[in-house]
Amino acid sequence: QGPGAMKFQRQHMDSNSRPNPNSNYCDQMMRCRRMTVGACKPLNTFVHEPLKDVEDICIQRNIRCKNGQNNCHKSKSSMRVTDCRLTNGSRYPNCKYHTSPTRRQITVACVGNPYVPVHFDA
Ligand code: UM3
Repeated sequence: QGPGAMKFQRQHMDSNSRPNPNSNYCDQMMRCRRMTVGACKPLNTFVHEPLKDVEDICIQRNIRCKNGQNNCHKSKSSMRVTDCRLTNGSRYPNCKYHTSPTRRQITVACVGNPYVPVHFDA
């Protein structure tokens, strides 16, 4: 398993919890998944679905990513996710996040052989 795939799983996979109503979810998860090291990552989404289901998004047809490359793929079904968005007044190293559980179709970029998600596009 390559470094891109491992980084995707660290930053975006949380299969074993439901979209979390606890408002501390993002403060804790963004820290424990090491996205508050050196700077506060401004926006990050966690996916609450089995890894297999997220990897299977790579089988969907290619679409254009926000960076112009064509290796993005959109999930057929909507997925349970939690968006973590940095609050306005938050200042590093005290990274404070809004926790927003929702369901939507997600778009990931896939790379490699095996062809697996390495970036969360939307
Ligand atoms: N991002 C999310 N969720 C969104 C939109 C963007 O997590 O709904 C993240 C993913 C990207 C970063 O980081 O914003 C810049 O686009 P990544 O490449 O490490 O996945």
